[in-house]
Amino acid sequence: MSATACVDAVAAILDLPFDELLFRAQTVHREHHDPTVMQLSTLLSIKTGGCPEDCRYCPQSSRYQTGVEDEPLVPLETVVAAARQAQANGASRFCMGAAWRGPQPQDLPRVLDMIAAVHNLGLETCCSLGLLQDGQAQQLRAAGLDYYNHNLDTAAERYGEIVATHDYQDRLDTLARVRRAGLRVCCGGIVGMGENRRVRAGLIAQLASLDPQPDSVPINYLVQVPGTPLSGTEPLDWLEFVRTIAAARITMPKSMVRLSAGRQRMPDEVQALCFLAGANSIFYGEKLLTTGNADVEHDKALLARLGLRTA
Ligand code: SAM
Ligand code: DTB
Ligand code: SF4
Repeated sequence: MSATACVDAVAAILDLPFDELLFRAQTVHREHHDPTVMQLSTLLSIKTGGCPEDCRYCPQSSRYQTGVEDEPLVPLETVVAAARQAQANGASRFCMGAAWRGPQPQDLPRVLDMIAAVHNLGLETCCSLGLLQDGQAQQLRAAGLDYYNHNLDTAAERYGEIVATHDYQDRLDTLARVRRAGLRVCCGGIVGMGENRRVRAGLIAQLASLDPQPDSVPINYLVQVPGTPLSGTEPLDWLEFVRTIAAARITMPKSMVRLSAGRQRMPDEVQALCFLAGANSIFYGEKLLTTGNADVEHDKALLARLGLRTA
């Protein structure tokens, strides 16, 4: 199928009557997953702020006045303490994010130690460190990394409006390096950046055409941070967000679809619809990277109200 035909197919899915779309998504979901199980991933920002890139959604770019300070790489002990806490709270995966264009060779050894330490606790490990150079993915894998998160964020044709300091092909090249190193791929995007349905279809089509498809697909609802160029964007209709989750589930049946950023302000009923639409993973813990997340006690209560078990 050509790329355009594929976008057309996803656009047709997004255009379905809402109940039809959810029924199809839930049917696909049940063929491949236990609908009563939710996977929990906890995030830690190991290097906050001061990023040289200009991603227009991001509070960590040094180009925008968002109040996020440029901090050094955190010490190993901080990572181990946070990972232990995440494990005690019931998370199965620990994701370490860094506000880098990509890791510098001098930073990598310390990150490798963090990965090994988290791996030794018995947690799944994930890193989101930006663009990787040849050989870096292999080093991460050898240290005990299970997943690498690297998002495509939007459709190819819109990427240049959102980020100018690197391009879509750079992201695809890193994803190829990650796969070649034998790492599992976590790759998704952001919606609510003022895009139209066609752009959302383009993002989902691009993710679904990765071969093999990503193991995890984080769908982020833009967290609008004052000072970022995208702050003040018309918020995306919740039901349109649910449609996007459903389209991800239908087109990537085996992937874990993660309801990611944006849950702090998302009504419980909308989250419940996202789970019905096939989301089976969440970020769990008080914080994402620099912004707040839904609180843990609230999440525990929500999962209990919905009769969901955790993994
Ligand atoms: N610097 C690395 C990179 O860009 O790949 C890794 C960290 S970066 C913060 C990871 C992802 O966070 C981005 O690709 C984007 O999907 C997400 N993100 C950043 N700011 C966000 C925001 N305000 N709302 C929702 N998602 C956001
Ligand atoms: C992903 O898709 N979302 C996470 C993780 N991968 C690294 C990051 C969300 C960041 C939200 C804004 C912030 O807290 O800075
Ligand atoms: Fe930097 Fe990543 Fe934020 Fe872009 S998304 S500014 S690369 S931290």
